[in-house]
Amino acid sequence: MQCDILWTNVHLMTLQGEGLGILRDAELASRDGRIVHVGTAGSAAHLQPATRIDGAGRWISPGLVDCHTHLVYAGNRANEFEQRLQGVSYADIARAGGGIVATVSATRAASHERLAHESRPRLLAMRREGVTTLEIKSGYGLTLEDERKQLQVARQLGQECDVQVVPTFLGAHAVPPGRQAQEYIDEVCQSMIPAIAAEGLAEAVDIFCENIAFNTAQATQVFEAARAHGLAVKIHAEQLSNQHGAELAARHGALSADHIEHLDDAGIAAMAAAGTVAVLLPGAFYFTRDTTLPPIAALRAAGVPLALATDCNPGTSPLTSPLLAMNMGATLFRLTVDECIAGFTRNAARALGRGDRIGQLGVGMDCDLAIWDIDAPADLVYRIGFNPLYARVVRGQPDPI
Ligand code: DI6
Ligand code: FE
Repeated sequence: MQCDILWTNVHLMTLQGEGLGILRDAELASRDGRIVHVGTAGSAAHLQPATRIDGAGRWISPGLVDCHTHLVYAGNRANEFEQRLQGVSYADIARAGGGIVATVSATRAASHERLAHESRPRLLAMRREGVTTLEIKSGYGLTLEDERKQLQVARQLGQECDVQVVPTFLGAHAVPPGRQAQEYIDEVCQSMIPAIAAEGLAEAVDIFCENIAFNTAQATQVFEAARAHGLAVKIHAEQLSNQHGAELAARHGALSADHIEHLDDAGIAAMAAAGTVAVLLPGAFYFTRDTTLPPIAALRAAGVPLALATDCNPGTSPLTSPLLAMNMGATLFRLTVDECIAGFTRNAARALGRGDRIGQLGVGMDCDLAIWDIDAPADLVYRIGFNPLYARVVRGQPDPI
């Protein structure tokens, strides 16, 4: 059989089955952007590759998948960071016009080009660490026009930078200044979701369900509107308090419930029953100096898939390093090395509804790879501030760093 590229002399983290699915001294082949062969040394003798690449003993994992980011925004909140270091609280900053609303003002004021210019370096930083698929949420526009601008920039950056961008509509991120929560949610459901869906600008709808944001009745309304327009649902839940949002989202078949520091047993059971992925965000936990750990042991025991993501945003997680997020997942949340790597591959893919196409190295999957100069998988999680990426491969196309 003809194929495009055959990589030989590599070690693979296939992420097939449980754990990392390690295959040492292996070979992998691609054709037309898909993986057509995975096996041990010599197993590809029947293939006729157009190109043969000696991997020199490097490790290959699936391309990394960051399943929760707010990467497209304008401005930054370094000033608030400094204020918080002086002891000013997040709530006081918000009352003084800071917080999410400050980023909304900057994002609304930015042209399409300006927004792309400011966001591009963040996407490139992710790419340099082997990211091949990345979710980007809107939520700093809070008008149809400005949310649309964010989602269009997200799509454009993905095309420019050769990263698969999965767009999510997070119109229900905050109450826009001067509006009432309920009438704004009515607008989100009655006009924004239908327009975003009709224009194909998002695959899923998210909501910040929290005592400082939207309640579960409003989340129900948003989920019903999303479903009616053929969009998947996900939720920011139980970050600061237990609103039972994850349980509600699971009952609506949510792809994921994210943050979930304050999740209770009923929420865990609902997520397990629905197959909803738990997306853990150690960057936000670290940056806000949170002390309530997500219920990792109970999630694990219930068999809820665990994903990890950067939550890249200007307020609570100005993080563009999946590798650092893995290290934080291990040190702060006590995840195992296997869980950290699965959290940025197999389970992250599942949190995006793409578990059948990406996040594993298996025949028929997209040939999205990260090739690493490491001695063992643990090196990805163990080292801090070191990037051992050798190359990325997107849809079978090698992209040297
Ligand atoms: N949860 C968060 O931690 C961020 N958004 C959200 O829904 C905060 C975003 C910000 O402060 O800009
Ligand atoms: Fe978030």
